[in-house]
Amino acid sequence: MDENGVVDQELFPKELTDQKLVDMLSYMLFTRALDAKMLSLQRQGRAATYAPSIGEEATQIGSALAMNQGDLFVPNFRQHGVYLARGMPLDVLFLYWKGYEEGGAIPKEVGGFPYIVPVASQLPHGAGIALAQKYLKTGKAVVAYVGDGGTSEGNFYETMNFAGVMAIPLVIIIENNQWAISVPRSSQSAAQTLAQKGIAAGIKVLQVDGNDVIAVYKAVHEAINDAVNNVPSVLECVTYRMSMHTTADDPTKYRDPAEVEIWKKRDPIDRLRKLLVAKGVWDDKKEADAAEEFKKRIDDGVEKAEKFVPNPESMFTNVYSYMPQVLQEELDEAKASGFYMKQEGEG
Ligand SMILES: Cc1ncc(C[n+]2csc(CCOP(=O)(O)OP(=O)(O)O)c2C)c(N)n1
Ligand SMILES: [Mg+2]
Repeated sequence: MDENGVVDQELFPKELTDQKLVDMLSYMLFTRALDAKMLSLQRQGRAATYAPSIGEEATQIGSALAMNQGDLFVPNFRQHGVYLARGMPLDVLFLYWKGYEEGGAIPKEVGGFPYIVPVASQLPHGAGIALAQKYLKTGKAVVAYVGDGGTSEGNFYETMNFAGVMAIPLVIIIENNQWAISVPRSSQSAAQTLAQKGIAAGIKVLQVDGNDVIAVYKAVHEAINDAVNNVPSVLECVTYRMSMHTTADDPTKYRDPAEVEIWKKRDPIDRLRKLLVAKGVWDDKKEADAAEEFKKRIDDGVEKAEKFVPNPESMFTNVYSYMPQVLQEELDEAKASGFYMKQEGEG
């Protein structure tokens, strides 16, 4: 799909009905509404540091909707759209960004692992989970996300190497948003593309327009079909971080605003909206109704999360599926000291 929302009919995946395209646009709009709310909550002191995904919605929604039921995903800290498209309860997502342990308890049916902040550390986890799928013969794939900056980490190369050697059902998605905080893509690697890094590992590679949700969907769909036949791949989705790295960052200190203007014209949401309006299946009224529904769902999630009463013991109990002796001792010590059991206002 080009920047005017015109699709190449020969390449267009036939299974993408108008309804599925409307779902794609809806999730992209939902994700952007979530980002706007999170930025506002953070500025009000009601959420912790947050990494918005504005501009990257096509990469996230296209890939999430290409997954089959039961496929698993391993995010970094920016794949909010993937969580939404996989049915993440909003209150749980908010709990994470408010700094609560319980925000990492992803319901099983979402099929996702918790947000991961140490750059690229999620990739070896993804490889291990993919190996488990192969071993257990579940027939499911694992989709693991990493940023352009993350592709410079050893974990990235080690994961690709492992994937190739072990022939595991893994799809690595590089969400190349052109920036790793203040480091531009041009300083990140001398490689012409980030996808080509996978060639040496002997896995399949592909570079995709990450602002074309249909292209991303198609590429990930095919990659998953390969993955479940034990052909792993790495897919570079070329997109753009239209906003700040996180709420602790000010991109005007290091980024030419003219660059942002160029990418605004490639906004992935505008592109799909143009297609759907031209098809006669989307209009201003539908968009206004959708915005109202998202606002309600988001506000309900915030309200529920803000009513949450934390149990400080979760710092200890949420770490392992069982309680190791060393943690039990620390928990006992904390309990004996009594300080952490006090709730706000109890003095
Ligand atoms: C191992 C590690 N090193 C450094 C950091 C600090 N840090 C957080 S995000 C980030 C940049 C990541 O860039 P990229 O992989 O392109 O992902 P993006 O933030 O653009 O989505 C860095 C250096 C970290 N979280 N973990
Ligand atoms: Mg980046």
